[in-house]
Amino acid sequence: MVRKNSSNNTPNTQSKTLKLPHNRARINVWDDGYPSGRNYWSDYNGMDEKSGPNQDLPGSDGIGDTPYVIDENNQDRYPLMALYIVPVHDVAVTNVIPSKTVVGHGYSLNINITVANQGDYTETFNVTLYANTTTIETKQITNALFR
Ligand SMILES: [Ca+2]
Repeated sequence: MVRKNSSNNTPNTQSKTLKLPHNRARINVWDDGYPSGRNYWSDYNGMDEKSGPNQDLPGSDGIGDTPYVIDENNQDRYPLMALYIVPVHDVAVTNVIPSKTVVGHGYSLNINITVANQGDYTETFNVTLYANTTTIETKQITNALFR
């Protein structure tokens, strides 16, 4: 899973809207519970000395101890203290181009396969080409640089 938080003062998670039938006020849910689904707010100035769902247990956890108040109806209960980027492994087959669309028995064709390392690590991996369940060829891609 790719998890990157916003670098400015907009939340990285999509808010969920709850409609209240009586006064039609809209309250957005800005977090997804403890300890996931939080956002980084560049103007949050709370402290981080506690932990836990109620932020009342000893020890810091990277989450502000007090909610980030957005407006009178909205708050992020678990604002992040810092901007985190979690590195990911992400290799992809980005293109497969056969030299022919029809090939007869005993004839050959070339297949050009493009792979890309779209993650954050240098990768070594195998690319295997199959015809149905029969392995045609495996190539090892060594030390593919990250994006
Ligand atoms: Ca905390």
